[in-house]
Amino acid sequence: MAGPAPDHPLKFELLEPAEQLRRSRDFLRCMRSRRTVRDFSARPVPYELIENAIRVAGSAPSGANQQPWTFVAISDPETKRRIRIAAEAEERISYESRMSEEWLAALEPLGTTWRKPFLEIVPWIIVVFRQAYGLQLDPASGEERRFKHYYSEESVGIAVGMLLASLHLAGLATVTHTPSPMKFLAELLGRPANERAFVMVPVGYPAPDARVPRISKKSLDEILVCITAKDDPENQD
Ligand code: IYR
Repeated sequence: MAGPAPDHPLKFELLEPAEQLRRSRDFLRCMRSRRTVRDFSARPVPYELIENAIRVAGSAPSGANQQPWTFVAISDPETKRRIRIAAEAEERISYESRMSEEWLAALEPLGTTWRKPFLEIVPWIIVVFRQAYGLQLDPASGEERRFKHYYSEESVGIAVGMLLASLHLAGLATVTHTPSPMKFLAELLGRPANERAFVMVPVGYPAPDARVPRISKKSLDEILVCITAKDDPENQD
């Protein structure tokens, strides 16, 4: 059954090339200054910054536009404390017995441990849930029916990327945190059966003495394969 054809005029702002370059370079400079932060201060973050970042994430493309995500934003100290306790309990088991030597060695440059004090210090934690399937109330029977969600992992991954970019652009620091397993989050936050914790994003300002590992990003040569026609003017050196 074919759905309604695209019939809505596209709003598209055609930019001058110079303006395109300016925006592209500004965004590149901004995003390259992003670092994952694990030492936070308790300095408060206005709610609107959190809300706007979630609106940006919610504008992400998704499979069949199903928007298979829920963002839980937490500033309540008691809930943050419960999250820290539960996350540390899981992380402690992971670091002490679940993670392989190879994994622990890969994490060594980051200096992470099972202790997660930042979960209580940060003003906000955003927990992102992926809806593994949709739930719809059947008006006839009054029963909840499941329906398939397409590409939910990819969709939520894209939304989280946009969330992180938006928070960074607003001058906030984040850590992309995935205590494993994360099942405790759905229970603790009272989420419905179709929601799986995808990632936790503590948000705030870095502690004044925050330090980060000396790491680098791969060079463009290592990550980009560019295929152009031989006579493409972009190809002439
Ligand atoms: N989730 C653990 C371990 C961890 C795993 C990876 I892969 C990282 O890039 C960082 C940490 C933790 O948060 O400590």
